[in-house]
Amino acid sequence: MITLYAADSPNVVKIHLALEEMGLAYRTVPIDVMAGETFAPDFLRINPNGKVPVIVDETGSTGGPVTIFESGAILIYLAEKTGMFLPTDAVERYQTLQWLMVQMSGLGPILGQFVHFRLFAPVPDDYALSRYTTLTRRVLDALETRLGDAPWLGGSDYSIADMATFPWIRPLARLFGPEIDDDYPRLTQWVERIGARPATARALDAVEAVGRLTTPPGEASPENRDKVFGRGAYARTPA
Ligand SMILES: N[C@@H](CCC(=O)N[C@@H](CS)C(=O)NCC(=O)O)C(=O)O
Repeated sequence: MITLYAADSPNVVKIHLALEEMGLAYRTVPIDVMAGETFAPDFLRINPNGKVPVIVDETGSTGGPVTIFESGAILIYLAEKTGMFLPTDAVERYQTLQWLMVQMSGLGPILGQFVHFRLFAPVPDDYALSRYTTLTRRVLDALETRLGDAPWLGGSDYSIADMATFPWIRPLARLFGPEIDDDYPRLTQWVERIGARPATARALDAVEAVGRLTTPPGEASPENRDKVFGRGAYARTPA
């Protein structure tokens, strides 16, 4: 049995997608990020970096329980455990891993900053919004180009690279306006294909259930918001 420490957030959606596609038995433990639970000592013991997702696999590949954090590492672990969604052919394997890394190092952190400055900055910051819009679009351009060469990010088959990227592309129209779909027709069609998979529907239902048990950012206390966003009394200033 796998335990998934979860919140209603894109990096966790990836893991629900993988667990559902792979047919692995799992239970979900909601972590209330906006109530400050990622700072709790018990949680920091399983991820010193204080972020979800984390999994604990009772029957890990070493025989005993295995704890893994960082969504990219979790996806690779689950793919290797099941032999699914990460090709064995060397070329497609590294293509899959390289697009997974683009999501982990580029799309996720950059779009995350865009969302922060668009929705949560205490004062509008045009420089930050422009910078993160430009950098986001640069990655989107690369993804659109890739989907002109292959049906899926890793190549011929749906893989953990697609699972990692889908939760970040799905909300684009809500963030940038519906016209963004016209700029990225292949990505838009790719989102529809993933959205039509039965495992995706099950994964999104599971994420929604977690969302019902955790605090939406708009309802968090000002203290916890400052703590999670690293500002106010929690801001650290350069030396
Ligand atoms: N690179 C990490 C990022 C994880 C991450 O940023 N998780 C957010 C939710 S999407 C979180 O736990 N934030 C709580 C915090 O920073 O205290 C991954 O992909 O797992």
